[in-house]
Amino acid sequence: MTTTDIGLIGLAVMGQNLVLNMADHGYTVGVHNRTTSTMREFVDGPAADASVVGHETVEELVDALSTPRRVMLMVKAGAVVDRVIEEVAPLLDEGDVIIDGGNSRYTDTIRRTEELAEQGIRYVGAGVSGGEEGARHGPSIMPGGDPEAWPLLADLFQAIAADAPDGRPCCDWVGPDGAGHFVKMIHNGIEYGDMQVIAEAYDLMSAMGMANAEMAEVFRTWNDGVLDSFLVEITADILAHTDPDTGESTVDVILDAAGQKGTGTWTAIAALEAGQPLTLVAEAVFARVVSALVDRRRAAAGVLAGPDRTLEPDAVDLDDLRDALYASKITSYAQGFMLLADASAEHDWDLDLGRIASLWREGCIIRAVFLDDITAAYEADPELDNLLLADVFTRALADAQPGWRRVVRAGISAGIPLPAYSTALAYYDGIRSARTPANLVQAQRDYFGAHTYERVDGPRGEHHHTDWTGRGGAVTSGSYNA
Ligand code: NBP
Repeated sequence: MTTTDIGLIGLAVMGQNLVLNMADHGYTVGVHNRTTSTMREFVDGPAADASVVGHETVEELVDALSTPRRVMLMVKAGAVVDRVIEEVAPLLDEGDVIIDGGNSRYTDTIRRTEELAEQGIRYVGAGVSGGEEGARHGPSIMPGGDPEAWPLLADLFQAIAADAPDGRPCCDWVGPDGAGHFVKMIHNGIEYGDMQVIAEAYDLMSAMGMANAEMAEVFRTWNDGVLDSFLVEITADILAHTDPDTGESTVDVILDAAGQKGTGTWTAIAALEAGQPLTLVAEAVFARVVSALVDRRRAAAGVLAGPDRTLEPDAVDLDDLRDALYASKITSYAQGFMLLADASAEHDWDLDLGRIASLWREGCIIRAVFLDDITAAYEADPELDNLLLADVFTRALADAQPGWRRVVRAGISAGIPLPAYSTALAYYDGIRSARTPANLVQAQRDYFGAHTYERVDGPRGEHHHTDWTGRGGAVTSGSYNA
């Protein structure tokens, strides 16, 4: 029997490509899939010339492994992961490792790490990004969980991961329990935001009557500057693509209803639970939700009054549009890193934010040149509290903000919703406001619920209550936390 270096269960698109990638790097991989015909077709087909061993059962896969055993799961996220763990764990010995490479919710990973630790099994939740192409030729991998597992995985994972331009692998230990999957979740949330800021530029250019081929050229030009990124690059390709069936531009025959698998929603929920303002990602999720309400939108389109979503050609300066996109993107990342910093403190994960930005530099969907600036900002000041206050971004936003405001104004005047650009601008103006109207909100809370307030002329933490009507008592609510 051939001894294998690692076993992988789940041979859909991600699993198959990761296996071939591992084999390319000299590892012998045992594979299993619930539907065994898929396993046989893979072993006899794409993996025929690779050091890949097919196993009909999980028992066979585990028996063939060198020790300490390493079993990676690439199955559908959710209850399936628990089911497969229940099958695998009893076959393992103390010190063996299970890695979940799927998009699991980080809270599940925290639970599974704890449960398996009780059985002496080292559990790792590793976010893998980059889709099919990344899995095959070098993804970004974000492993977290039982730290004792990392020395048993580092060589393999760093070998198969993408390399950043500076030569460092886009894979490193992120932190304990759910840290890896939390970071992957934020990656996906930011991905939602990045796609939305690009879509809003496309919407405005369409409203000015630009042809798709012209827009493709604009995105191509932008891809040479600060916006250089995978998503801008593929947007140019998409806009230049022709549908073979109709001869139309392919993007024009695609229904405007965006799908989602849930990681953006999880990110927004995590932000709300943590009390962190991840406004752009949340708006990006809601924009997909609104897009999916096709029938409701069509029913309302002819009824609700407003401008007709058209703009004069050149109504929006393309440099302004680039600035709006870039400024919104910077804001979105600043919000995302704030949530990462908060989770790091909350869970005691000790996340290295600069290194996390560099893990996303290649291999993953949000790969972009500007991530280098984020890494540099955290290297210069590891305690940096707000990315917007890093010199490079403060200056970029100062330059971009006049154009950003003109773009949002143009969208509002023409009836074109720009939820990402608008919310990012509102956040930018909010976070630079030394005073907000929340004094009135707090007065209202005290009026109807005796929630108390702090005074501008008193120390923080000292709470006051006013009997606004003369009919209230002196009893206050104890629930005031600012
Ligand atoms: P899917 O998410 O579509 O999962 C399919 C795999 O899960 C198949 O191997 C299937 O076996 C297996 N499976 C199912 Br479904 N139910 C099972 C069960 N009860 N017991 C055992 N196996 C079961 O595959 P994927 O798109 O390759 O993604 C794998 C993971 O990676 C997911 O968590 C996904 O979210 C994540 N991810 C995907 C991408 C991407 O671009 N697709 C990118 C990054 C991360 P079967 O063949 O017998 O049905």
